Amino acid sequence: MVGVVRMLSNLSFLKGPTGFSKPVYVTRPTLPDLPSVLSAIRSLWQRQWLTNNGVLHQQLEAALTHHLGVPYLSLFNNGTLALMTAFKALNITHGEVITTPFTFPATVHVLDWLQLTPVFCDIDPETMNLDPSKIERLITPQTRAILGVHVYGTPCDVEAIEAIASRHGIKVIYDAAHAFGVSVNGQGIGTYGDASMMSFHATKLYHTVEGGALMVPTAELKTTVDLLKNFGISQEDAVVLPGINGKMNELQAMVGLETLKTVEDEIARRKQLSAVYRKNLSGVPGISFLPELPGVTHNYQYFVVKVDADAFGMSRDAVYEKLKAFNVFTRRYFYPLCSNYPHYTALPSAHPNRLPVANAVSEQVLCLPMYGQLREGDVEKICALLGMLHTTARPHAKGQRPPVQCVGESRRP
Ligand code: T4K
Repeated sequence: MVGVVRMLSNLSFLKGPTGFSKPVYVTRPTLPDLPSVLSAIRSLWQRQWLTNNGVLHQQLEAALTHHLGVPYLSLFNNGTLALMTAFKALNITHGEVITTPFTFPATVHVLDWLQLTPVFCDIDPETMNLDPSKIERLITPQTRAILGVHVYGTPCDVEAIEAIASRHGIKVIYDAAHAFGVSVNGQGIGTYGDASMMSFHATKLYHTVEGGALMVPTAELKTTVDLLKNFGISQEDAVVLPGINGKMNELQAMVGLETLKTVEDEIARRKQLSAVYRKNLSGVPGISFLPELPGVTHNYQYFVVKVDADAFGMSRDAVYEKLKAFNVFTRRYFYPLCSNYPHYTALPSAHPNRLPVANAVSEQVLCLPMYGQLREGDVEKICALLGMLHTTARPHAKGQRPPVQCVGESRRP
């Protein structure tokens, strides 16, 4: 703590106006080299083949299959449709699916759109992923699958989940929207489960503007997925499955090929920024970080802190609001919990008493700005602002009285 106070007093920018002159968002898209993009667009215009399994689509599918170290991969126009297609391809058409409430709405809404019943399982307080020790008690004769989410790119306990699934003869599908480039013991994260989805949305460290992929273990399943994402059309005069339009177009694929050239630099840059955050925030009471797990190659998609209101002296929501005044726009991913959306509260598994960890964690998490274009000085400044919020809030922390009276306050008995 002494270090934090010294750091604050050394930072001249805190003596004047302390905010950023321009908004600092939770993320900014990685932008590929503009001249390369313009030249690729020129070629695309000459070819006049804009979508429907174009040449760039084919190139990107091959490149990502290799890059992510997965057996088979199909590109999609977004991650949500890819996830929906996973259930269709695995013929999961009715029943219950055990999943986490601590995720983006897409994960759970996909189940609802498919008329599958979400069964919410509580999460692990450290990884914030499905707690495997709580899954088995939720399995009923109606359970068809477990839908895990590698939240913030931290892998689920894949071995424990797969052991449970094989004991009960149910499928495992992963929402790996955040997990581009993550591996467990050298094995690409997309190789786990019966299918895995990734999102290539603009807010992800690797993106195709909008986009996504489904990774599957067999050629047969890929064929089914490819049919399903193209209306089930197998040839001009044959429609063999009730498919949908999930196709990625050539402009998206072009951006994906360009962004792939720099994705490793982006991850390395985020790793550096993550280290700066950890170094500067490690002494601040009430701020804790996600674990870096042994055997895991992390991707630093998000930089997440947990704010313990008592120790920090201020709630997570107060920090979130106060940072806005300094032009820092953090996000409370994932608050509110999916189980607390009005559409799901009637589900027995959604009751907050059954999800104590998830409810507590969703009140504490804060995603701080994280993207390659961010400067180390910006990260230091955000840390200093957090340190300052703590020092100014500290007198109001639980069990403490303000030691110093503020100017203008009257001392009352
Ligand atoms: N599963 C999980 C676990 C997910 O997190 C997601 C998506 C999905 C499934 C579904 O995948 P997709 O179908 O989307 O492929 C954003 C993204 O839109 C969403 O893709 C992502 N998760 C989620 C975590 O974040 P919002 O509503 O928070 O986005 P928005 O528009 O508020 O953007 C956040 C910040 O990013 C902005 O404050 C500024 C910056 N930004 C955003 C955009 C779109 C830019 O600087 N430029 C941009 O173009 O959902």
